[in-house]
Amino acid sequence: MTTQAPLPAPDFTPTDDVFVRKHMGVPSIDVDDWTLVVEGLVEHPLRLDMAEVLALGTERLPAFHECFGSPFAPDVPTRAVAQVEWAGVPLAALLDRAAPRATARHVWFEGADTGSFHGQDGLTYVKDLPLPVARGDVFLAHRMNGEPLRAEHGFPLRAVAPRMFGTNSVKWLTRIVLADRRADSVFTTRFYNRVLPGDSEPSPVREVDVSSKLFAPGEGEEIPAGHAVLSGRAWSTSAIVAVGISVDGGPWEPAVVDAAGAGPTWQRFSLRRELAPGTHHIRCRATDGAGRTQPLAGARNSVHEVGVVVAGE
Ligand SMILES: Nc1nc2c(c(=O)[nH]1)N[C@H]1C(S)=C(S)[C@@H](COP(=O)(O)O)O[C@H]1N2
Ligand SMILES: [Mo]
Repeated sequence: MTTQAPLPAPDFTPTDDVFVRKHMGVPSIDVDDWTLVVEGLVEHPLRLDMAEVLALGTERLPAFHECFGSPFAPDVPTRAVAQVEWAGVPLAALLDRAAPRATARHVWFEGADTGSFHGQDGLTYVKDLPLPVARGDVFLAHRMNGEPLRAEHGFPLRAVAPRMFGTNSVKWLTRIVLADRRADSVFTTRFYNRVLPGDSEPSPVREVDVSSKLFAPGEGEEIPAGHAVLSGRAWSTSAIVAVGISVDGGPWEPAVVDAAGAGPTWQRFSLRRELAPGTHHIRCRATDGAGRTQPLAGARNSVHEVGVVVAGE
């Protein structure tokens, strides 16, 4: 049984601590020269400058943000996760203006970064999503944690695909294409595909796995003897319903888990527990409302373990 605490305000990762991932470098963009194009299978192709994007209105979206990790190592955990407050506009606002044709099935997102990746030259960063998914969920952000996007996080505008791995959230967004087929890019068809449990064919890396991470104490931390508070964050595509914490291979003890928010935010969990002096190995394991539980090993969402040293009395 998990005790549900009252709904807390979402906690955000300071921007300085948010991980940065890029495949081909950070393009330097002058916002006065920047435009966003919406084209392909639309009745009204658009070309918007930043003033026109801002004129669509600004909403906020608190959301966790997680990197899938190397497309060549789909079973290696990265633990690269953050939670930020995005500000921007839902993609639907642009699609309403552009009016996709009935034949449009997919939305392609292209960034301004170009270059080479794994021996292939002349690439641009392109991702795609089915139109109903993109229309329902994708957000176009121009601010992160109350300030304009920093260059490395996608200035001046990026896509945010909530509850999906970060690879889908295209930074330095310049072009959106409505199409009747998937985008034929190395980043859509060749890299970032994986075989999900129970499947025989690979599918695109999109929705996150159920996962959790211990935030405190941190790896290698020395803590005083007595009662320690073991805490972290858990997230999935649905609400986290339980987090177990195991000390030194012992039973999974139920942590107190914050109630799920309405949006794509992570949930805090904690367990107050006595730890004897010496070295301890602490693991956490989350279960979501769909009944998915983190595997113990061998997967990118395997349970997280930290080693801590409890000082003698
Ligand atoms: N244009 C572009 N967008 C991109 C990438 C990229 O290389 N180019 N990397 C993706 C990956 S793998 C991740 S995890 C997130 C990281 O976003 P962040 O650096 O703002 O944390 O951006 C995604 N969007
Ligand atoms: Mo990533």
